[in-house]
Amino acid sequence: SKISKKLEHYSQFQPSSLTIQQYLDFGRTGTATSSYLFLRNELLVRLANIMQEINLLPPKLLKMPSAKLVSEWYRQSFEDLLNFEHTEPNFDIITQFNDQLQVILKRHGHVVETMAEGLIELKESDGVDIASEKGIQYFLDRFYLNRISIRMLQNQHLVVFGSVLPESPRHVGCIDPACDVENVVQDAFENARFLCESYYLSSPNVILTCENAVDKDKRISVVTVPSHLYHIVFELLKNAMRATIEFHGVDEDLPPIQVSVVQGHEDVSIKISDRGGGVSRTILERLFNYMYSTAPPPPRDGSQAPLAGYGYGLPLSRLYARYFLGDMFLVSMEGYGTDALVYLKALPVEASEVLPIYSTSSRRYMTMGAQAADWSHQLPGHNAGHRHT
Ligand code: W6P
Repeated sequence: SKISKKLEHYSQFQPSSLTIQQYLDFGRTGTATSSYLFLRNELLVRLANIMQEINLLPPKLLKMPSAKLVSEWYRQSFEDLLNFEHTEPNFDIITQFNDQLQVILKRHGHVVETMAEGLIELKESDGVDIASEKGIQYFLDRFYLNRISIRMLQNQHLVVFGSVLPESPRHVGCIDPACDVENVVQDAFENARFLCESYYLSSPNVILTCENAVDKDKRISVVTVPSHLYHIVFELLKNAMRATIEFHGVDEDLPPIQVSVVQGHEDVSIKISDRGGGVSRTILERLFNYMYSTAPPPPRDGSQAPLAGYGYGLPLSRLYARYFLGDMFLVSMEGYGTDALVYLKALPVEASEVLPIYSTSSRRYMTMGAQAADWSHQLPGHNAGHRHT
């Protein structure tokens, strides 16, 4: 069909990775027409690249109704954008294109929840072997990173050249060229504390220390997407608060969560340290595993949502950190506490998008069956091929 020919065509191109600096420059000096021309092609390329990988998912998973639904959303959006392929840009076309982008953003609004349902359906239908689980982990990291990047392109275009309002006059699209990291941490803390208080009627304090190692009298600021940074820090603080309270008890004195923010020449680093009893390395690994983290949602009986559910919060936060070449690590001492480390690129010219590319090696990884062990020890977290849930 026409769509599969186009899919094959556009998936042969590598996505163009942009730096935060390029997003800024384009937001300041670009035109609606050039943005339209770039997005029309780039969105098709990024969609086609990930759609080829969707097709490599285990057939068992692709047959699940929710996975079919997600796959259909991608096919529909690809088709919608193809309608603009040979149009001459003018005011009318660009307005139609912007309206189309809003429709696409809305269509894909619940992709994460819907894919998670697909995994639940898969787990319930039969066990998932280790090879499929690894393939699914590999795929979902790439799939969600691709999704973050596509939404970034669309949002940026709609704020700068469309009718979506910026968060402040300083913002260039969804980028804050002078994002005050301390303010974002403070904001995330206040909201995490509110949730913690409403669930446990208690919350640990946070001690925030900032050190600017580049310019010691200046506040720490970074060119970034504040909503991404907020998402990451909020998630980590919720987990740190929950661990602290569950380990020490609501009625005891709670050790504060220590947050330090340091501006260096290359990195801005954020460390969130709790004394919430820590987790073993086995458990730590599972915190980033989509399969393990896919539990049927708690019954919606009007009772309060738990503070931190170990849903997809942590793996998605790590993707937000990695998206512009930052990273996130958890380091834990079982019996004591956990450090969460977040790194951001300090320089906008170095912060470039990390994008999955459909290639022979991604194809190989996704379609590879179980490999014979090449180390003598038992596989961690796997008991004789059975897994607890
Ligand atoms: C814990 C487990 C965890 C996950 C993420 C952040 C902090 C913490 N603390 O015990």
